Amino acid sequence: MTKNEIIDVLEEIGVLLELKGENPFKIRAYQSGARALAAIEEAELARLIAAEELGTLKGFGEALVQKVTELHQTGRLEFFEKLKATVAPGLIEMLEIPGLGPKKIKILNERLGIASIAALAEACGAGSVAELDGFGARTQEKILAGIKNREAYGRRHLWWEANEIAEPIAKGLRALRGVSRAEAAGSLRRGMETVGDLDFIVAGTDVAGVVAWFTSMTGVVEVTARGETKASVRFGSGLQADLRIVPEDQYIFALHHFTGSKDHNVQMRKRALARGLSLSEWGLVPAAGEGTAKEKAALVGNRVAAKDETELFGALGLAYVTPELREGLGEIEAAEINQLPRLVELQDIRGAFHNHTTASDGKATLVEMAAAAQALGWEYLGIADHSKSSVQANGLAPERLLKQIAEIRALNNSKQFTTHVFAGTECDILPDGSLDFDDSLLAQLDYVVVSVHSAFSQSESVMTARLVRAIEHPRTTMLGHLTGRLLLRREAYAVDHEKVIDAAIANGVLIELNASPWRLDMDWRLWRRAVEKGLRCVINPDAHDVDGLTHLRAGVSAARKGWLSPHHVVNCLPLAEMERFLGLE
Ligand code: DGT
Ligand code: CA
Ligand code: CA
Ligand code: ZN
Repeated sequence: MTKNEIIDVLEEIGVLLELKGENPFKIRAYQSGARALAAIEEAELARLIAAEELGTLKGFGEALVQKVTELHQTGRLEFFEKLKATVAPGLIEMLEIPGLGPKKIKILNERLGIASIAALAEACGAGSVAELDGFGARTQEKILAGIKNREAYGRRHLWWEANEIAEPIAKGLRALRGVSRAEAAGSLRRGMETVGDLDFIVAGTDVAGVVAWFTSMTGVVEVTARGETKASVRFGSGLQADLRIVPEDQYIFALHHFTGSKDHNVQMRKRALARGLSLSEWGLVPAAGEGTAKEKAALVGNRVAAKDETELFGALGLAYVTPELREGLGEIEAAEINQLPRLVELQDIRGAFHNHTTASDGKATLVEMAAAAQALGWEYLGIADHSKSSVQANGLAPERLLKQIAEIRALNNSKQFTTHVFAGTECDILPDGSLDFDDSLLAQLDYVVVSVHSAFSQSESVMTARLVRAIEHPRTTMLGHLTGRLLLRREAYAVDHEKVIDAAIANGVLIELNASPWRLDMDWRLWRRAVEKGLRCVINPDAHDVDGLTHLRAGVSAARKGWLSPHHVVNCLPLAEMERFLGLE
């Protein structure tokens, strides 16, 4: 465990003990132990432990020495695990409400039996919190407001929506006087499917001007923190944004640090230490010697310079790692031997297959979709409207599908667009795993997407068998949105991914990476292993209107997080090869 992680554990122990009403001296010992650790360097901690000299730190008695050593060496602490198990998780959660500390929570629990935020909200609503000694009506009001805020602002946000807010801000920052560079870091830059908050890093000289601009941007409803070189704001949607301004020569280190992820950073710092260097948001400096990393970074000439991230990685003997891969999942090992994949890019994609029109639940006509695909430079566009059982989505009955096929053939023949249109369907997988159209109808299509749109609550084994049966159908080309999840809205249905992936490989069926920002399904975490086993991917926007085609970008981002190269993604194939792949020649 790293020093910072150990500090977190010590602080949490202090809080847990307070919630339990333990001896104040004991509580203070953990709090001051955490502070003592914060004042020393990572390398110094390792040295003290190795030399069995941890006891020389201020306030470190035998108990603390033993606990910190255990955490450092094993990453666990038996005492902490046991302690946690004795405190209701709801009590710990209540700490997130402003104005509620361990002491107040303990009173609420003892007097009113409150052990969750929900119960607390109810008690406030009933007025019983105000009647407690030391609380009163104003405190009760504040607690209620805090609970409401937490509900509205504690949630995560879709990458797509966060990115739409972040892009103009980064641009605005770059245009400010005295700003040389600015970028959005954090999970947004890593292309995570959901984002907690935005993190902007700015290299600049007019620090006050940048803070003033940032805190008065349109859409800001609250400035939650304001400092000389940093600020935090909240937008009406609940999304929050952090800003940090650093001198030009620290910019790359700050950008890398705040891009994360935490796991990636931990591994990078470890690698730096092994080379006698200390890596932090302030710079890359010798690990040995006097002073904190920050102080050392401030010494001119002491720091390893990096004008871009390629140089930063290079200074640690690594090839450049693109932000999407920085999840601590083997990217550093691959960068060390220069074996990082050539990841798929938006420009590699030549077309896509899962798209809807006004024939089912889309908002653009066939011609409008084809025109939009051509404007995007696509070589081909697949139309896959819903099948007859998807009544809620205006699914096509067989005769309507036949009519659509004829329209598509006529459109291609007319040569109105350079983009070729493939005729397909998004065919419902019925609850028993059979398909919603007859084989003879399916045989007239260029390809078939099969998807689940009903009976979501089947057990895992029934759902898995259902998907496998659909995959085994000889007319099936690809499986749409594998788990049916809607990010932040609807959980995935229960399914054995591994079995479905194996069935797809065995039957030469593609699995879709649904690029809709609400889906991004199959999840990026599953792709790397799946393609190693032989699965092939198709990235589909699942567009229901012209703008929806641009969602492909979110899918490419997720594909990159899944380590996918162009040869894993069939819609990187040019038209002629795609036709051969679909057996249409
Ligand atoms: P989010 O906002 O929850 O979607 O995720 P991130 O990754 O944007 O996290 P955030 O905003 O808390 O912090 C941005 C980056 O800063 C994070 O990815 C890594 C770095 N960072 C923040 N706190 C820590 C920390 O305690 N330890 C380490 N190693 N890195 C940290
Ligand atoms: Ca963030
Ligand atoms: Ca943040
Ligand atoms: Zn669908």
